[in-house]
Amino acid sequence: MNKSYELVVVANRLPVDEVVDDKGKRSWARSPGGLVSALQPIVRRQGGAWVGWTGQPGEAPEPFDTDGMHLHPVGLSEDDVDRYYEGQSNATIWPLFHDAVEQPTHRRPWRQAYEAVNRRFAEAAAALAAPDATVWVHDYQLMLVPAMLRELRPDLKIGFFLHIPFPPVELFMQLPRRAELLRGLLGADLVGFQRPLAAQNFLQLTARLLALEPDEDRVEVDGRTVIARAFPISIDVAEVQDLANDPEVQAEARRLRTELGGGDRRLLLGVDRLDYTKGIEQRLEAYGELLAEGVVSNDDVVLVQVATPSRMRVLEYQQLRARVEREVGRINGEFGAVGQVPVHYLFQSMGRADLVALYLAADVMVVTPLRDGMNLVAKEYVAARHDDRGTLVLSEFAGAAAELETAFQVNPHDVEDLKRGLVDALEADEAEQAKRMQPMRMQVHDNDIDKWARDFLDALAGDPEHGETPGAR
Ligand code: ADQ
Repeated sequence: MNKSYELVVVANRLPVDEVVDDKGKRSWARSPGGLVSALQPIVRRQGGAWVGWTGQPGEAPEPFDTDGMHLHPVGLSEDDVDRYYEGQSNATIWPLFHDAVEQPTHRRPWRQAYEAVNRRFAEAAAALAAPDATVWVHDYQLMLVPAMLRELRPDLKIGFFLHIPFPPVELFMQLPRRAELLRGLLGADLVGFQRPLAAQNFLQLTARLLALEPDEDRVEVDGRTVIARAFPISIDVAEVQDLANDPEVQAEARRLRTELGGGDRRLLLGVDRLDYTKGIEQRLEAYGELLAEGVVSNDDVVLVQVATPSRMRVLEYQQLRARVEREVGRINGEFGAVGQVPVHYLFQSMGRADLVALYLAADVMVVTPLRDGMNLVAKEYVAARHDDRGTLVLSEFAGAAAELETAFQVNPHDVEDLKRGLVDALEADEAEQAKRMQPMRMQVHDNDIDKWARDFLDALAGDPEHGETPGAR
């Protein structure tokens, strides 16, 4: 008989990527990204199973064990990748759930593929879960899975966590087959969100769309109770702190500062997936205007923008890349000098140690998404700054803004406000930097990724103390 598991995580991606070395030897390495950084330690500790896609189209490899976890790959064909992943997930749901900052595209074959792939994930999880086991389903690619799983396995405890914002009722109503998607989520016992406002949007939607009667943080459906609450996600604080305390990482941070301007130029830093929700263009626009107006100059500031390649087969992402690279070229062309430019742009993924060295080197961390579920980069930066130095410019529209209240908060849709935030952050003296940094460090320290996962899993197990009820923020 096949082995079964008490905890099964279901997410679009497995927590590993296949890597091929010079000799053609294949192996698995931990993959980058918010969700993976968040969950891998928990599953490893509980010896659980993880159902997900490898990231490569084609037949699924055999299930395997690694790092104390059982990994169960789900296969996606080229067509599935086009329709379920790049289409319905990333060109319909992603933009719509981020305030439609890009126009969502609606296509019938994408919806059909989304349903078929969700069923495959649900079936895989149903086959792996022990009797009465806990299944934790993640994110917008798999919103139909909870109801499908409940139908197959009514004995399971099913949790769902949405990593991205949940839109206001009016926006959600634009989705074709919207009721089906909502019923998919209502298959869970606990639906978790990043912020109380998202849980509120979800509960209001059950009233509007299905004529249910939500009460506080719950709603009755088919004789069951579904709870909806906020569980703001966090980071592995210890991992970031260990790196920040590593003498080699600190030496690299000093080297970066010398290299980028002899220690005299102040360093602004952006680290994002290259995504239109992250506000990279708005950031460049504000920085370009400050240079043009002479408020800052190429001699006293430098911006390092790291942009991880992401979803490069989706048209909107190719267009965004072209626009960002054109703007970087324009700024460097207009304001740069031979051997010294105002923007260093890296279109690449980076190792954790190099990332933390950049956090330590930065004077101003610039996190300006137009809309973001949480934003882990902001929390990583704060966790790295054991020297209490450096400032954070943070968008009000990132989930993290609710917790990192002493950041220089800005409205990234308003370029003047963004410029004001950048200037204030550059001008803050050491005392003000520390005054703002310390409460943020305490907040992140007391609420790390472990606490997030424990809170969610305890609430799912029926302990009512956990999570924030809607209406709180
Ligand atoms: P993302 O949109 O991917 O996550 P974010 O929360 O910032 O955004 O997480 C990105 C992660 O990738 C961070 O851990 C960061 O260090 C890492 N990273 C970024 N650029 C990198 C680079 N060039 N090289 C290596 N690593 C890099 C989604 C939601 C967020 C939510 C998370 C978790 O959109 O709002 O916070 O899930 O729930």
